[in-house]
Amino acid sequence: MNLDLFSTGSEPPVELEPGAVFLRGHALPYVDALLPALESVMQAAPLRHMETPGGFRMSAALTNCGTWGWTSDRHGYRYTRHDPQTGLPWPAMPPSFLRLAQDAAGAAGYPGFLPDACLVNRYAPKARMSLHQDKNEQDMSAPIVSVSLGIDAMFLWGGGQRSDPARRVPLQHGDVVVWGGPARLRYHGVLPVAQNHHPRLGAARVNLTFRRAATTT
Ligand SMILES: O=C(O)CCC(=O)C(=O)O
Repeated sequence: MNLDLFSTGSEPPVELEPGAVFLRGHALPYVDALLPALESVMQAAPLRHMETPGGFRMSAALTNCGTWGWTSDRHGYRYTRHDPQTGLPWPAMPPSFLRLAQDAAGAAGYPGFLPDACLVNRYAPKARMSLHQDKNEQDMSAPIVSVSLGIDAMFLWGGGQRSDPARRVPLQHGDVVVWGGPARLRYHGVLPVAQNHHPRLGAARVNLTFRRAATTT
């Protein structure tokens, strides 16, 4: 993997393992453009708590933008072109989102990333995400670009099996984690978010996860 040492982030990329890179603060130069765009996305497709196939309510509220949106209900996990709540197409991916995703992917050694889905997760304090793989995408050759905004969180970086030990990676506002290639199907998750306050986002953490869901447009 070629790491682009001329990335816009102020700190050099850190390899978590082959194929997986942590970019401290890489999203910071984008935040002023990201936040109003995020508001527009959330107005068009409001945040909601989805149900898992097992009947549990997800503690993080979510929405999507892009051609495809990730959804969950009693029938399973899948990507849809329309928001099941409004019946409308998911809002378009804002240009600032796309620029950041492509910039971060390039800095992590994945040039030419063209995401068609951005899952927005909003964590209030105590919300969490259990260890899982991102495996509903058709195109596993593209990386995942995961952007953290707002209050801090502890990211869990696991292995190829759910039972593998997970490394704890503290994430702050503006941090980006990118994984693909041999690390594409690694288990990952988020520990319950601690009560905290962020000057731009209040008592919330927002994660933007960029993916290539389909092999064609
Ligand atoms: O919130 C995060 O940092 C991770 C989100 C995630 O794992 C996912 O959406 O699949």
